[in-house]
Amino acid sequence: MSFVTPGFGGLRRKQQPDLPPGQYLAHDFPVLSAGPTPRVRTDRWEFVITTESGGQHKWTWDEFTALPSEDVTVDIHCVTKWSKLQTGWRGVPIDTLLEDVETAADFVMAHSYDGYTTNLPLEDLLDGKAWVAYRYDDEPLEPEHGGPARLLVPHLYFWKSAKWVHGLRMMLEDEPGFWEEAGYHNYGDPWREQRYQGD
Ligand SMILES: Nc1nc2c(c(=O)[nH]1)N[C@H]1C(S)=C(S)[C@@H](COP(=O)(O)O)O[C@H]1N2
Ligand SMILES: [Mo]
Repeated sequence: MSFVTPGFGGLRRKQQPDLPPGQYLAHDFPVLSAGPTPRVRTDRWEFVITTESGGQHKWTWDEFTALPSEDVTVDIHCVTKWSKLQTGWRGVPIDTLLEDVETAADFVMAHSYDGYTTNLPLEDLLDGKAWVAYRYDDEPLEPEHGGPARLLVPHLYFWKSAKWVHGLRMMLEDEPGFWEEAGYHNYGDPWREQRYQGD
């Protein structure tokens, strides 16, 4: 004897979301900051790319938001084990910001208005893999989550996505940022569970 429960589309299977190892699904959006939230006014905001020879490329808020932007839907993974699937952002691709920047650097240090830093290989910011994001969920990005603008590098643990980002510094040699200095993994691939040094 078999029982069939009719429902929407028949049998409901419990869908296991596609999460990296050790992660759980968060339904809220946790706020994780090492210090207090800086309030950065957009009329004083600027974004600065500094090359290894000291050359600078700068954008005011109006110049930055006039650049072509993309709407992206991505999964994000925090080293403290929460993940959020299908988050919606608008941002300027790093490719666009680097268009006129001449550099031989292989590494980048992201610098934030709160003094936070995080290091990344330059290639992890290229080819549509990273953005400076300024809208979340169809709203201006809230200060708690890094507004006016934050780095968004969803394929790495979320500590690499510097909130209140102020600029990028091109580096010929790799250097550790804030959490990397404190023992977090230098690269931080959630699919290889690279949480801490030695992972
Ligand atoms: N400037 C700055 N960026 C930061 C941080 C920070 O303390 N300062 N925390 C990082 C960490 S550890 C995580 S997990 C994410 C958290 O982003 P959220 O608060 O929007 O969830 O921001 C990252 N970017
Ligand atoms: Mo984090």
